[in-house]
Amino acid sequence: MARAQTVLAIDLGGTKMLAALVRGTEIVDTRRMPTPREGDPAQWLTALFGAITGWRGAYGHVGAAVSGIVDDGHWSALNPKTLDIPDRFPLTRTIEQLAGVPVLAANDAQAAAWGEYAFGAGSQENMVFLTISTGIGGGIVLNGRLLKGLAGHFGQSRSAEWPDETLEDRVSGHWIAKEAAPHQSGATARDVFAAHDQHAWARRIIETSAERTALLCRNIQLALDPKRIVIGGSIGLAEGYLAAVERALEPVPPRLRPSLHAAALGENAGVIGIADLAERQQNLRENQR
Ligand code: BMX
Repeated sequence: MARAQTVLAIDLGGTKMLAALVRGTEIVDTRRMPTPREGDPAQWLTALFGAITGWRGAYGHVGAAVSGIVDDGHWSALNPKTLDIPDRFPLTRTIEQLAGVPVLAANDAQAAAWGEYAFGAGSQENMVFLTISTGIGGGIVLNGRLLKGLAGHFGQSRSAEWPDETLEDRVSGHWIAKEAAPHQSGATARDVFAAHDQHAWARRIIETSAERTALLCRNIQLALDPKRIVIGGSIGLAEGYLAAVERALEPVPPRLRPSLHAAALGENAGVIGIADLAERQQNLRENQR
């Protein structure tokens, strides 16, 4: 078996950018910064690489997990409210210029799904991963294969009830903060969780989000019958959220009820997953030589 190499793993989401030096499943070092709300992805990436110049030479390739869809190394937003990316931004080329080594790029939630499948709560069984965060992302691993492209983008699903909005517009961290505004001006999703014990309005918002997530999990179970649904993301892992989803699933008959698990790798699922995917791709390249 090939020895684990050090990979520079990047997780670029709607709220934060995380860079990590990863060896196997070990996180050797990390840097994080908020995702800028201005400028373009080339500027964001330049800022991130500016913070890790000292890591140059420590890694031989890069894995980049990003919010949005990546096709042939080009990055686009599905929901610009989650992260506004110009259509078909040349992601791998831009990072290759900054890093000077080969790059593999993928969707953030698909990368995290792979991380949880291979090393975390997925236990290498057929599984679906859901990240409930700024948006709602997801990834599907069936028979040991991570499905690519649009597969797992459950946050983009629509219903007749809100035809002009996506599911994530009604569930995610953005929605939670928006619903809280009339009760507490400027509240973030994190503030709503902090207010949960004292305020009925905060409990109601979190429960409504959790009930919608529970409904999504029921539908996923019927579509794919995964052994596990693993829940991650800053909202998904916030105290009390998963328990609220489980409560909403109690009336579901046992055969139809999904088996939910908290993401075991926490916020590192994306960097660990993309590091492993990048390393596998690198090993493939080397074996073909
Ligand atoms: C959105 C979509 C997904 C992403 C998910 C979670 C964009 C920019 N992103 O559904 O690709 O996986 O959000 O993203 O269209 P996060 O930024 O909340 O981690």
